[in-house]
Amino acid sequence: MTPVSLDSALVESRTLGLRVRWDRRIPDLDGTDLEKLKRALERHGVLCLPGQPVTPAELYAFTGRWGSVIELPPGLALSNPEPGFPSITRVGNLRPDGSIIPSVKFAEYWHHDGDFWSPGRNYILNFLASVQVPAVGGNTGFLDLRAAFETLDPPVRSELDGAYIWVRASEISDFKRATPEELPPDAQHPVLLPHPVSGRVALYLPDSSSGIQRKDGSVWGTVETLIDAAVQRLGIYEHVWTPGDLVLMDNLQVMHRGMGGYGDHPRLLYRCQARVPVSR
Ligand SMILES: O=C(O)CCC(=O)C(=O)O
Ligand SMILES: [Fe+2]
Repeated sequence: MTPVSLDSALVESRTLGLRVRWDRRIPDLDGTDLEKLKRALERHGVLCLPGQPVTPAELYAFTGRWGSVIELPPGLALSNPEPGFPSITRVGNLRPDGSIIPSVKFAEYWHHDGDFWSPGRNYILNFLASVQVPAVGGNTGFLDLRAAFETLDPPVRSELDGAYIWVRASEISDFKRATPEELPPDAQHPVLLPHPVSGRVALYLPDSSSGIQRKDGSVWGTVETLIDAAVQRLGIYEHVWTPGDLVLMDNLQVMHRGMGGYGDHPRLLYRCQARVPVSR
């Protein structure tokens, strides 16, 4: 996909993973262009700024311009942080000393980051900076949840009106080492979620042991049913990384997953996350 200018991104019909050309470096983005970039992300759900190699310090500073940078307590944090930057995760299999963590299969299932926080605290943006691209595999998949909502059969849409999903951090396998004080309280999420900024509804489909519950508490079914059907109907956007790609994503508009397949080929993305405050 040929990169477009930031102004075109604001009017381009919605495409996941639009590439936005920015001739200067991200640390030089001024306030006006930052506002445009925010509107473009709101419109597209996932954006890629190619040709933006960033240091961990630059990624941290850029993320902080979108909201408060997330730093998870040790029991919730993933195991490969960037030295000196507890809020930056090294996604992939490369340790800071250059050695490979064997057989990594991190996040190879559809998910929203931050779904274990309650509504109002789960407006999380991810910033992924590609450092090392494996010789094979290692793409990231995205599923458009606004389109997933908009293309639902009307009867299913009415069944899901008022439906909700409980996410219990204590049941998340990655958080097994967490102390009770570190675990956030159980979170109840509406399945039909109006976006805090645009108001447009998307599906919100976090994994839960109790599945999707209707308004009256009865079980509607599993999130996989809706995810699989949306993947069938819409297809997915698969980002093929180039070193220097900076990908921005809105966890309330898209789900994402690692597509895997890189075996022990070196792969490294820096990931930083911002929580955007929601006025309610
Ligand atoms: O490995 C990937 O491509 C996705 C990783 C992921 O889920 C994340 O960085 O939040
Ligand atoms: Fe993720």
